[in-house]
Amino acid sequence: MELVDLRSDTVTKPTPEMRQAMANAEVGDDVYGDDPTVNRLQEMAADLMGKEAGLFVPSGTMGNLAAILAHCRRGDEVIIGDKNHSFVFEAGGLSAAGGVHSHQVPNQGDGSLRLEDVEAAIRPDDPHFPVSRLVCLENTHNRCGGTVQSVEYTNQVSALAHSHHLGVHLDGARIFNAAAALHVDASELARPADSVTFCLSKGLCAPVGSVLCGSKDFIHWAHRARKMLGGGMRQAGILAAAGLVALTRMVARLEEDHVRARRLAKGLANIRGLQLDPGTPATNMVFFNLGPEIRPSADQVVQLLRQAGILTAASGPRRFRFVTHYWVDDEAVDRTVAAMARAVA
Ligand code: TLP
Repeated sequence: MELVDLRSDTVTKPTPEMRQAMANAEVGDDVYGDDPTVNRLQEMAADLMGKEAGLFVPSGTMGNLAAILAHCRRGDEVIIGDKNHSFVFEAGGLSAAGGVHSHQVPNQGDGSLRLEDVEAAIRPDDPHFPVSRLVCLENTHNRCGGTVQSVEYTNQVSALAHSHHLGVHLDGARIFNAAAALHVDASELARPADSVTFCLSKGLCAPVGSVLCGSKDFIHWAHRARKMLGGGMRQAGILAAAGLVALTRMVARLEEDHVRARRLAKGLANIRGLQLDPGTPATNMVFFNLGPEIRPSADQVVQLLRQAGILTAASGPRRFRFVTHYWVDDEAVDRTVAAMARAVA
């Protein structure tokens, strides 16, 4: 039985075309800047984000941390949503590795930060306080439902930050999903930010890697941070080759994953006792709770689905996030709905 894996879009395996490109990749030592495939990927990524330069990093986590290290000095403060990935899911790296203080403001249900909250979090110039240096944004917003942040919102927060001489870093791990949902160019969403990280190894199916983009001067400092964090890779063109296929072949199809997420949500919504979040899915993530009338716990449902060949992960005692991606087709969606109906009957 073929497994259906809905735990995340990080589970995506490389396509046959990626494997071919990896096998044929021209490589060099990227720590010397000699890898032509990495250089091509960085140029293409920067271009797509409307930035001067790009830096290939092993993960989204390292991209975000290298960005924060490049923007901030030890003791500086970043203003960040309380559900932002860097704050919740990156092992506290910004404070542990960067010595950077986090000033959390509440993410609204749609993933946005209220402008008033951001403004109120900016510190006056007073030696009692850390120096406010950076605002961190996320698009799509994972923990807030895979929600899409608009160009207008990104412009407004960035203008506010810049008017107080703060930088803006955008965790755009899934920026191409946001762009597809909004029917805009990803560069429109990235342009107002000073730096942006996006991931090649989520919906775009590359096996490894993210790209951090920004001005040439910013990337100069991020490059140093990447080295310090152990992210200077050698013949990384093998990996970058898959990233190039991801950018040229996989971006345009992301909308298919959104359509499948809607099909999945529609099927799940017909099952008694499942409570879908209002508006879900915004992109490729379906969020829902098990209502009180459902007997099994989320962990038990995970086990029952596993027996039916469907891999899921609970995101709370009664809560789920199902993620669609390239390797989930319509048949997989329908099998999931049928198995879920049996699991909670
Ligand atoms: N997110 C993973 C888990 O860490 C939760 C997932 O399954 O969604 N930014 C955002 C918005 C992310 O969702 C993720 C991964 C990252 C950064 C980190 O990327 P990696 O895994 O490449 O370090």
